[in-house]
Amino acid sequence: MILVLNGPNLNLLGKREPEIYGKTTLDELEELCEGWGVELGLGVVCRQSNFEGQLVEWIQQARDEGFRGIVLNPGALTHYSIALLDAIRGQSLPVVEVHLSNIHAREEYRSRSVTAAGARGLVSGFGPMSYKMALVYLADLLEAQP
Ligand code: CA2
Repeated sequence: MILVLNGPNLNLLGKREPEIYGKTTLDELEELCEGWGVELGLGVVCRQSNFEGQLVEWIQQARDEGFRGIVLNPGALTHYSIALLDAIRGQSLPVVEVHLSNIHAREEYRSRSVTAAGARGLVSGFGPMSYKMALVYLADLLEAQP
């Protein structure tokens, strides 16, 4: 089972700023992820929170809840949350960081990811496909480590 976590303001997807983040709503994005999970033979559970501490707790508890990997879009926390970085580093599941937009093609302050230092890798700029690529990687990784 894979945990897909979305951070602050991602509940607004599809409702505002469609030129940057596209027209897909969070509900639709989560349905897409669940569908890709089915195709890849992975169970997928999606959660979203606007609260840093809630994301930290979900990351800390993921292994005990039975998850084997995490796809994480930390939202703006990406750019400054040492607490999320510590949470990622403080557990042993593989984490793939994802972004809908290309964080390197936007404001300078978005081009730095603090949290990616704890992740296996980062997929950025492909809209919902960023999540699919992360799930494909995790499916491959977990197949190699049954
Ligand atoms: O591109 C991404 O996925 C981001 O993680 C999205 C974050 C942003 O702070 C990161 O720099 C890049 C923001 C999510 C906010 O989403 C909204 C969606 C619609 C309207 C307003 C905000």
